[in-house]
Amino acid sequence: MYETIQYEVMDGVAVIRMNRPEKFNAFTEQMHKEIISAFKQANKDHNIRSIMLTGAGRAFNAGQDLSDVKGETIDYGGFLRDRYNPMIMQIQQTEKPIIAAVNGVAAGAGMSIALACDIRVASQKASFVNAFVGIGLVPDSGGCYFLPRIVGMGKALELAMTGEKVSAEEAYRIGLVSKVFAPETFEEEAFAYASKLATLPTKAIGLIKRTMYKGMNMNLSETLEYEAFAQEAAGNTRDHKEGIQAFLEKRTPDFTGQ
Ligand code: T3D
Repeated sequence: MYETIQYEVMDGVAVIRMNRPEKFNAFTEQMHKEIISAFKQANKDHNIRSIMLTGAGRAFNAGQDLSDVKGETIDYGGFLRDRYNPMIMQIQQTEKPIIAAVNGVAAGAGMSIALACDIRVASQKASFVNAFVGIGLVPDSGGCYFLPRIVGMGKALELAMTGEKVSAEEAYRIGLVSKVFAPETFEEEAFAYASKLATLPTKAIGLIKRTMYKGMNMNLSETLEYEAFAQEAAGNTRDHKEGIQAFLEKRTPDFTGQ
Protein backbone atom coordinates (compact mmCIF):
# COMPACT_ATOMS: atom_id res chain seq x y z
CA MET A 1 0.00 0.00 0.00
CA TYR A 2 3.02 2.32 0.26
CA GLU A 3 5.31 3.14 -2.68
CA THR A 4 8.34 4.80 -1.09
CA ILE A 5 8.45 3.10 2.29
CA GLN A 6 7.79 -0.37 3.68
CA TYR A 7 5.69 -0.88 6.77
CA GLU A 8 5.89 -4.13 8.68
CA VAL A 9 4.72 -5.15 12.14
CA MET A 10 6.50 -7.82 14.19
CA ASP A 11 6.45 -8.52 17.92
CA GLY A 12 4.72 -5.23 18.75
CA VAL A 13 7.25 -3.23 16.70
CA ALA A 14 6.32 -1.25 13.58
CA VAL A 15 9.32 -1.13 11.24
CA ILE A 16 9.13 1.84 8.88
CA ARG A 17 11.75 1.43 6.18
CA MET A 18 12.43 4.32 3.80
CA ASN A 19 12.72 2.55 0.49
CA ARG A 20 14.34 4.44 -2.39
CA PRO A 21 17.76 2.78 -2.12
CA GLU A 22 18.99 3.95 -5.55
CA LYS A 23 18.54 7.56 -4.35
CA PHE A 24 19.92 6.89 -0.87
CA ASN A 25 16.28 7.05 0.35
CA ALA A 26 16.13 10.80 -0.38
CA PHE A 27 12.83 12.50 0.44
CA THR A 28 10.12 13.14 -2.13
CA GLU A 29 6.68 14.61 -1.56
CA GLN A 30 5.23 11.10 -1.74
CA MET A 31 7.66 9.85 0.90
CA HIS A 32 6.72 12.67 3.27
CA LYS A 33 3.06 11.76 2.94
CA GLU A 34 3.75 8.08 3.45
CA ILE A 35 5.98 8.59 6.50
CA ILE A 36 3.32 10.77 8.14
CA SER A 37 0.66 8.20 7.37
CA ALA A 38 2.81 5.31 8.70
CA PHE A 39 3.49 7.10 12.00
CA LYS A 40 -0.21 7.89 12.38
CA GLN A 41 -1.05 4.25 11.68
CA ALA A 42 1.48 3.03 14.26
CA ASN A 43 0.32 5.57 16.83
CA LYS A 44 -3.31 4.47 16.52
CA ASP A 45 -2.63 0.73 16.67
CA HIS A 46 -2.68 -0.45 20.32
CA ASN A 47 -0.74 -3.58 19.41
CA ILE A 48 2.25 -1.48 18.39
CA ARG A 49 4.43 -0.51 21.32
CA SER A 50 7.58 0.74 19.61
CA ILE A 51 8.57 2.04 16.19
CA MET A 52 11.84 1.55 14.33
CA LEU A 53 12.68 3.91 11.47
CA THR A 54 15.41 2.69 9.12
CA GLY A 55 16.56 2.80 5.50
CA ALA A 56 16.75 0.24 2.71
CA GLY A 57 20.12 -0.46 1.11
CA ARG A 58 23.34 1.38 1.90
CA ALA A 59 21.92 4.67 3.25
CA PHE A 60 19.58 5.75 6.03
CA ASN A 61 18.42 8.89 4.20
CA ALA A 62 20.28 11.55 2.16
CA GLY A 63 17.80 14.40 2.77
CA GLN A 64 15.78 16.16 0.11
CA ASP A 65 15.93 14.49 -3.32
CA LEU A 66 18.04 17.11 -5.05
CA SER A 67 17.01 15.95 -8.51
CA ASP A 68 13.50 17.13 -7.64
CA VAL A 69 14.58 20.72 -6.88
CA LYS A 70 17.32 21.10 -9.53
CA GLY A 71 17.08 24.28 -11.60
CA GLU A 72 13.80 25.40 -10.04
CA THR A 73 13.07 28.46 -7.95
CA ILE A 74 11.65 26.86 -4.85
CA ASP A 75 9.43 28.38 -2.22
CA TYR A 76 11.55 26.83 0.52
CA GLY A 77 9.44 28.24 3.36
CA GLY A 78 6.27 26.80 1.89
CA PHE A 79 8.04 23.56 1.01
CA LEU A 80 9.10 23.06 4.63
CA ARG A 81 5.76 24.12 6.10
CA ASP A 82 3.82 21.79 3.80
CA ARG A 83 6.05 18.72 3.76
CA TYR A 84 8.84 18.49 6.31
CA ASN A 85 7.37 20.26 9.32
CA PRO A 86 4.22 18.11 9.53
CA MET A 87 6.39 14.99 9.33
CA ILE A 88 8.61 16.10 12.23
CA MET A 89 5.56 17.17 14.27
CA GLN A 90 3.92 13.79 13.67
CA ILE A 91 7.04 12.04 15.02
CA GLN A 92 6.99 14.27 18.11
CA GLN A 93 3.30 13.66 18.70
CA THR A 94 3.59 9.88 18.42
CA GLU A 95 3.45 8.76 22.04
CA LYS A 96 5.46 5.58 21.58
CA PRO A 97 9.22 5.11 21.65
CA ILE A 98 10.78 5.74 18.24
CA ILE A 99 14.18 4.32 17.43
CA ALA A 100 16.14 5.57 14.44
CA ALA A 101 18.12 2.55 13.27
CA VAL A 102 20.74 4.40 11.27
CA ASN A 103 22.05 1.76 8.88
CA GLY A 104 24.16 4.06 6.65
CA VAL A 105 24.63 7.74 5.88
CA ALA A 106 22.07 10.19 7.32
CA ALA A 107 22.47 13.56 5.54
CA GLY A 108 20.59 16.87 5.54
CA ALA A 109 16.96 16.36 6.50
CA GLY A 110 17.82 12.64 6.73
CA MET A 111 19.99 13.56 9.72
CA SER A 112 17.23 15.81 11.07
CA ILE A 113 14.62 13.05 11.01
CA ALA A 114 17.02 10.79 12.94
CA LEU A 115 17.47 13.58 15.51
CA ALA A 116 13.68 13.88 15.86
CA CYS A 117 13.46 10.21 16.86
CA ASP A 118 13.75 9.43 20.58
CA ILE A 119 16.74 7.10 20.48
CA ARG A 120 19.35 6.54 17.77
CA VAL A 121 21.33 3.35 17.22
CA ALA A 122 23.86 3.09 14.43
CA SER A 123 25.70 0.56 12.32
CA GLN A 124 29.50 0.90 12.40
CA LYS A 125 29.07 1.81 8.71
CA ALA A 126 26.70 4.70 9.45
CA SER A 127 27.64 8.37 9.31
CA PHE A 128 25.97 11.74 9.81
CA VAL A 129 26.41 14.73 7.52
CA ASN A 130 24.74 18.05 8.28
CA ALA A 131 24.76 18.61 4.54
CA PHE A 132 22.70 21.81 4.38
CA VAL A 133 25.68 24.18 4.44
CA GLY A 134 27.17 22.30 1.47
CA ILE A 135 24.30 23.59 -0.69
CA GLY A 136 24.06 26.99 1.02
CA LEU A 137 21.10 26.14 3.26
CA VAL A 138 20.30 26.17 6.97
CA PRO A 139 19.56 22.97 8.98
CA ASP A 140 15.83 22.40 8.84
CA SER A 141 13.26 19.77 9.82
CA GLY A 142 14.03 20.45 13.48
CA GLY A 143 17.82 20.27 13.01
CA CYS A 144 18.30 23.66 14.73
CA TYR A 145 16.11 22.49 17.61
CA PHE A 146 17.29 18.95 18.25
CA LEU A 147 21.00 19.05 17.38
CA PRO A 148 22.11 21.58 20.05
CA ARG A 149 19.88 19.86 22.60
CA ILE A 150 21.48 16.49 21.87
CA VAL A 151 25.16 17.36 21.44
CA GLY A 152 25.39 20.88 22.95
CA MET A 153 25.56 24.22 21.18
CA GLY A 154 29.30 24.25 20.41
CA LYS A 155 29.32 20.87 18.67
CA ALA A 156 25.99 21.57 16.94
CA LEU A 157 27.31 24.81 15.46
CA GLU A 158 30.51 23.09 14.37
CA LEU A 159 28.64 20.29 12.59
CA ALA A 160 26.14 22.67 10.98
CA MET A 161 28.72 25.27 9.91
CA THR A 162 31.28 22.82 8.49
CA GLY A 163 28.99 20.02 7.26
CA GLU A 164 31.77 17.60 8.18
CA LYS A 165 30.98 13.90 8.22
CA VAL A 166 30.66 12.27 11.66
CA SER A 167 31.50 8.56 11.82
CA ALA A 168 29.41 6.17 13.92
CA GLU A 169 32.22 5.96 16.47
CA GLU A 170 32.39 9.75 16.80
CA ALA A 171 28.58 9.94 16.91
CA TYR A 172 28.65 7.58 19.90
CA ARG A 173 31.38 9.62 21.58
CA ILE A 174 29.42 12.88 21.32
CA GLY A 175 26.10 11.32 22.38
CA LEU A 176 24.45 11.51 18.98
CA VAL A 177 23.76 7.76 19.06
CA SER A 178 23.21 5.46 22.05
CA LYS A 179 24.57 2.23 20.61
CA VAL A 180 26.73 1.09 17.71
CA PHE A 181 26.34 -2.40 16.26
CA ALA A 182 28.41 -4.37 13.74
CA PRO A 183 27.03 -4.09 10.17
CA GLU A 184 26.57 -7.88 9.90
CA THR A 185 24.19 -8.01 12.87
CA PHE A 186 22.89 -4.44 12.76
CA GLU A 187 19.34 -5.11 11.61
CA GLU A 188 18.89 -7.93 14.13
CA GLU A 189 20.35 -6.01 17.07
CA ALA A 190 18.46 -2.79 16.29
CA PHE A 191 15.24 -4.77 16.04
CA ALA A 192 15.98 -6.59 19.32
CA TYR A 193 16.44 -3.19 20.96
CA ALA A 194 13.11 -1.95 19.55
CA SER A 195 11.43 -5.21 20.63
CA LYS A 196 12.73 -4.77 24.16
CA LEU A 197 11.17 -1.29 24.28
CA ALA A 198 7.91 -2.84 23.05
CA THR A 199 7.72 -4.91 26.25
CA LEU A 200 7.89 -1.89 28.57
CA PRO A 201 4.95 0.16 29.98
CA THR A 202 4.00 1.97 26.76
CA LYS A 203 1.70 4.55 28.33
CA ALA A 204 4.35 5.62 30.84
CA ILE A 205 6.88 5.81 28.01
CA GLY A 206 4.53 8.04 26.01
CA LEU A 207 4.17 10.29 29.05
CA ILE A 208 7.94 10.31 29.65
CA LYS A 209 8.44 11.44 26.07
CA ARG A 210 5.82 14.18 26.27
CA THR A 211 6.98 15.43 29.67
CA MET A 212 10.69 15.51 28.83
CA TYR A 213 10.21 17.36 25.56
CA LYS A 214 7.83 19.80 27.25
CA GLY A 215 10.30 20.20 30.11
CA MET A 216 12.91 21.54 27.68
CA ASN A 217 10.68 24.56 27.10
CA MET A 218 9.36 25.12 30.65
CA ASN A 219 10.81 26.46 33.87
CA LEU A 220 11.23 24.27 36.97
CA SER A 221 7.90 25.01 38.60
CA GLU A 222 6.02 24.39 35.34
CA THR A 223 7.92 21.14 34.85
CA LEU A 224 7.19 19.99 38.41
CA GLU A 225 3.50 20.66 37.80
CA TYR A 226 3.52 18.80 34.50
CA GLU A 227 5.30 15.86 36.15
CA ALA A 228 2.54 15.73 38.77
CA PHE A 229 -0.09 15.66 36.01
CA ALA A 230 1.79 12.97 34.04
CA GLN A 231 2.36 10.88 37.16
CA GLU A 232 -1.32 10.93 37.94
CA ALA A 233 -2.03 9.54 34.49
CA ALA A 234 0.76 6.92 34.72
CA GLY A 235 -0.35 5.95 38.22
CA ASN A 236 -3.77 5.03 36.85
CA THR A 237 -2.47 2.54 34.31
CA ARG A 238 -2.74 -1.22 34.57
CA ASP A 239 1.02 -1.44 33.92
CA HIS A 240 1.78 0.63 37.02
CA LYS A 241 -0.26 -1.76 39.17
CA GLU A 242 1.42 -4.71 37.50
CA GLY A 243 4.87 -3.20 38.13
CA ILE A 244 4.18 -2.85 41.85
CA GLN A 245 2.63 -6.31 42.09
CA ALA A 246 5.54 -7.93 40.23
CA PHE A 247 8.06 -6.19 42.50
CA LEU A 248 6.30 -7.44 45.63
CA GLU A 249 6.03 -10.96 44.21
CA LYS A 250 9.70 -10.87 43.12
CA ARG A 251 8.88 -11.68 39.49
CA THR A 252 9.37 -10.03 36.10
CA PRO A 253 6.46 -7.69 35.30
CA ASP A 254 4.19 -8.54 32.42
CA PHE A 255 3.47 -5.13 30.92
CA THR A 256 0.73 -4.95 28.31
CA GLY A 257 0.90 -1.30 27.38
CA GLN A 258 -2.40 -0.54 29.15
O1 T3D B 1 13.44 21.93 -0.63
C1 T3D B 1 14.52 21.93 -0.04
O2 T3D B 1 15.54 21.55 -0.63
C2 T3D B 1 14.53 22.35 1.40
C3 T3D B 1 14.76 21.16 2.25
C4 T3D B 1 16.00 20.70 2.39
C5 T3D B 1 16.24 19.50 3.17
C6 T3D B 1 17.59 18.86 2.86
O3 T3D B 1 17.72 17.70 3.16
S1 T3D B 1 18.81 19.78 2.14
C7 T3D B 1 20.17 18.62 2.05
C8 T3D B 1 20.01 17.69 0.87
N1 T3D B 1 20.99 16.62 0.90
C9 T3D B 1 22.23 16.77 0.55
O4 T3D B 1 22.72 17.84 0.22
C10 T3D B 1 23.08 15.51 0.55
C11 T3D B 1 23.53 15.18 -0.87
N2 T3D B 1 24.26 13.93 -0.88
C12 T3D B 1 25.52 13.82 -0.44
O5 T3D B 1 26.15 14.75 0.04
C13 T3D B 1 26.16 12.48 -0.56
O6 T3D B 1 25.50 11.77 -1.58
C14 T3D B 1 26.11 11.64 0.75
C15 T3D B 1 27.03 12.30 1.79
C16 T3D B 1 24.70 11.53 1.29
C17 T3D B 1 26.63 10.21 0.45
O7 T3D B 1 27.87 10.29 -0.20
P1 T3D B 1 28.47 8.97 -0.90
O8 T3D B 1 29.79 9.37 -1.48
O9 T3D B 1 28.45 7.84 0.06
O10 T3D B 1 27.41 8.58 -2.05
P2 T3D B 1 27.15 9.32 -3.43
O11 T3D B 1 27.92 8.61 -4.52
O12 T3D B 1 27.34 10.79 -3.32
O13 T3D B 1 25.57 9.04 -3.63
C18 T3D B 1 25.09 7.74 -3.96
C19 T3D B 1 23.90 7.90 -4.87
O14 T3D B 1 22.82 8.51 -4.17
C20 T3D B 1 24.23 8.79 -6.07
O15 T3D B 1 23.47 8.31 -7.16
P3 T3D B 1 24.23 7.63 -8.45
O16 T3D B 1 25.24 8.60 -8.93
O17 T3D B 1 24.86 6.39 -7.87
O18 T3D B 1 23.12 7.36 -9.40
C21 T3D B 1 23.69 10.12 -5.60
O19 T3D B 1 23.38 10.98 -6.67
C22 T3D B 1 22.42 9.69 -4.87
N3 T3D B 1 22.06 10.72 -3.87
C23 T3D B 1 22.66 10.98 -2.72
N4 T3D B 1 22.06 11.97 -2.11
C24 T3D B 1 21.04 12.35 -2.88
C25 T3D B 1 21.03 11.56 -4.02
N5 T3D B 1 20.14 11.69 -5.00
C26 T3D B 1 19.21 12.66 -4.83
N6 T3D B 1 19.17 13.48 -3.77
C27 T3D B 1 20.04 13.35 -2.76
N7 T3D B 1 19.95 14.14 -1.68
